[in-house]
Amino acid sequence: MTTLLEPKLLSANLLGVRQSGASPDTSVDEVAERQRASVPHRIAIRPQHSTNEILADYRLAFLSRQASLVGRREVMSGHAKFGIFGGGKEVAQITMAKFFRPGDFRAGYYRDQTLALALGMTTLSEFFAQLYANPDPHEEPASGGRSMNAHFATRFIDEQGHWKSQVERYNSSADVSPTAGQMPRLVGLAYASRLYRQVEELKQFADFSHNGDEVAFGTIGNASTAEGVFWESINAIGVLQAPAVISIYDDGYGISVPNDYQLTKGNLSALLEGFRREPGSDKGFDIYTVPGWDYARLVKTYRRAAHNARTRHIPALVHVTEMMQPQGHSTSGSHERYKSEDRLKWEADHDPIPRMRAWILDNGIATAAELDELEAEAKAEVQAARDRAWNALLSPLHAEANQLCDLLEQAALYSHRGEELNALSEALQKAEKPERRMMLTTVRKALTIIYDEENPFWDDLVRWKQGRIEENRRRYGAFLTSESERAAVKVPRVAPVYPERPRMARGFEILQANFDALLAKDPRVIIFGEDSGYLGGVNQGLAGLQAKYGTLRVSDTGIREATIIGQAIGMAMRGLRPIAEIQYIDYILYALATLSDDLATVQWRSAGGQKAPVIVRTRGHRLEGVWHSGSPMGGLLHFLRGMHFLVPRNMTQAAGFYNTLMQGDDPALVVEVLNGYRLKEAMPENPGEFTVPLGVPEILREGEDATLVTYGAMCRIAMNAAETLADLGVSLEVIDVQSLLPFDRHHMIVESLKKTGRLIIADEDVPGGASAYILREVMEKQHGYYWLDAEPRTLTSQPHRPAYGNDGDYFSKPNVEDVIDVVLEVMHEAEPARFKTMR
Ligand SMILES: Cc1ncc(C[n+]2csc(CCOP(=O)(O)OP(=O)(O)O)c2C)c(N)n1
Repeated sequence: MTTLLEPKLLSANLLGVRQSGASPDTSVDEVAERQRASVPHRIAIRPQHSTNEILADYRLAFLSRQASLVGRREVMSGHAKFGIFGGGKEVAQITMAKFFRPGDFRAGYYRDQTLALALGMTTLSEFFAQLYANPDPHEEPASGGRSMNAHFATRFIDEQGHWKSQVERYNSSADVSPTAGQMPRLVGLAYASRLYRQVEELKQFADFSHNGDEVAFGTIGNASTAEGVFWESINAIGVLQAPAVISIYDDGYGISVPNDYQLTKGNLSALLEGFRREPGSDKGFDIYTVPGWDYARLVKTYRRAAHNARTRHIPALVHVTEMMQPQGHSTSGSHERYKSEDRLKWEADHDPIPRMRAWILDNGIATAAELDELEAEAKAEVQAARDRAWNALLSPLHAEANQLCDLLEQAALYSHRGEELNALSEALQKAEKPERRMMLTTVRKALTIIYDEENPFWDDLVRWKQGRIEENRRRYGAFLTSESERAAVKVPRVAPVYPERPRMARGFEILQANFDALLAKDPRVIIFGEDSGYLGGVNQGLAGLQAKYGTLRVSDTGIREATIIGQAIGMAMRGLRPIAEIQYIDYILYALATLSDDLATVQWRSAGGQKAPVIVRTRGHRLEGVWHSGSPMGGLLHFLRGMHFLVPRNMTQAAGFYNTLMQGDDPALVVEVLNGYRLKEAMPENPGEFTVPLGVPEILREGEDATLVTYGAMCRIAMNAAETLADLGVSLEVIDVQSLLPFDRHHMIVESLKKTGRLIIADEDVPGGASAYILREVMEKQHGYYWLDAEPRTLTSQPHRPAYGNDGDYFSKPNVEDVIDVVLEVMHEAEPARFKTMR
């Protein structure tokens, strides 16, 4: 019989599970630093792994289960709103954690609490802080209270927005809730290792990689593998030979729906067979099937999977079968409603915790009494962490509530409705958890009570209310875009430089020269997309660049928009500067979920702890045909808050935007003008250097009578119309917005309205699309309403998609004559005697 572990070997520190011990004034960095220091480098377990390590693993699995049970109780008692836990998946995760090395990455989902606890990606206190939605990032560093529980994330950047070293940490990219949404990102997290290993110039970035030895661990539930992006991601990882180890936790269900409804033949292992690597080949995946309760086999499996991924960049799929859910799916319902008695009995028999306990006893690794003691200690630790997290949540709330109560009681002394104010104060004082929402409804109620009085505390109450609203807007809204000194909005303008007689070049040549300069300047710039490599892009903006910089820096991808974006996200999180190309904007919809759920929210959902400065390059507006003339700007504008969204009118402006973005650390989408590649522009002498500032429109033509606001391909049309209108006696001011997000940061458009008093907004989107957004910006945010003396107008495409051919285009999209019509109507309204309409 082996002896029980030394108590110190069982300490939480050994397991990487500790209290953060953060005081309110501890910086997030310090917490992260301590976390890193206290997380031991795990040693690969050998077949004869030590009893100490086995018991430490069992303790952790048990502790994690305990956290699930206590967490569920916290929801049931009303301390938290919702809980989803990792019960039933513990043993697979402690074994996976053994082979997770500093520098490795995780892209997983809400079942990963044991993995996260094992690696110190979360502490127990932080786990409970997230359950309680504590918005203090010192207490809840994964998302600052923004994400539901079990959405894990480590902090990649410090409070100044600078990258921390990644090779010394266990890194977790920030989780999202859409099932399989983590998979596209996994492609890039894994592929970055390949680039760091194979691109010589990247070897210098030692804070991000050690020879590309890092493995990206992905996790996903069985039912989520029915999602399209799962298969797209697996295929992309296989094609790219990216070192990902993907675990599929198979508990037979997706909430209530069994595998037979999720997968052909109901059998994932069978479906995955085609991805299997042939013996002797490096192409394809190593595929393992292993029961989720079998500690010894899991250890063996993950050791091999991680080894092959790390050393040979062979990806692995680990289908972890025979899993169960001791608590059902989440706190939203009980699984007894949809699982048969037989199934429930089967689940109880396959619970990995009792099974591991039995295995330990059978193998004489510890006695029952020793395990009991260990379990009791783990329970106490969970309880202590819960208490600490709960108190940490409450103390600032009570302090804030006390402030308000003082104010209410003082106001009560001067009010003839003092009793009502005192009652509000008492209710606040009695609340176990005086939420900020309650405080705000209380103070607003108090203001209505004393509304008709001359109360000397009126101003104090109003100030308190406004102060808290601003504080809370920031508490929940900060980091939508970068707040670092490298924020793209802070990049100043650098004008293009031209010789006295510049060479006139076609638009694509300007872009090509600019991308050439960017690639030459910074080895972290990696460009990829469909036809981007060998062909140099369907519009030749990358012509010759693959030959010059190699197939890894300028590469072709499969037709897989979602994972092109995911590839870029993962690479950007690992310090690279990807430029991901979506061939036409019409096809960006396939990537929209990844763009919107993942890329656009990275900084915000991690409360400023992560960034992914991806540049997405695409092209749109009018060309030919239903799916090559799209301009779905309104949709994108609304889905992509958190990214910059730029619509340059020509390729010089586009190049300037790329140069700006490259100096910044925000993600962005740039839409080039599809029919502008062959138009001639002057070739600047400083490619890669000149910049176009974000959120600054340009006046293309000055005028006195009306202001036409537009962007992209409509700029040329507006300028042509302005020529004719000038002949008809209308002086039209044409403004190119060029940056939809951010929009006219210095309110230049309203200055034009002060002069003209008339506004027309024109674009190629559907009615009520981006034009409505612009209208709101100008009317509401810039107070343009006050300067108008005619009805503001929008001129847009028709509500249907643009039909094919010249006539289809003419009657689908706004054209020069339409602009003239609308401007004349606006002028007619103002001066009917002088201007006729043509309608
Ligand atoms: C795209 C999307 N559709 C639906 C949901 C709602 N939902 C959350 S979890 C879940 C089931 C997932 O089952 P599985 O992948 O097997 O993982 P498990 O929860 O069983 O570990 C569903 C349908 C979601 N989060 N995202």
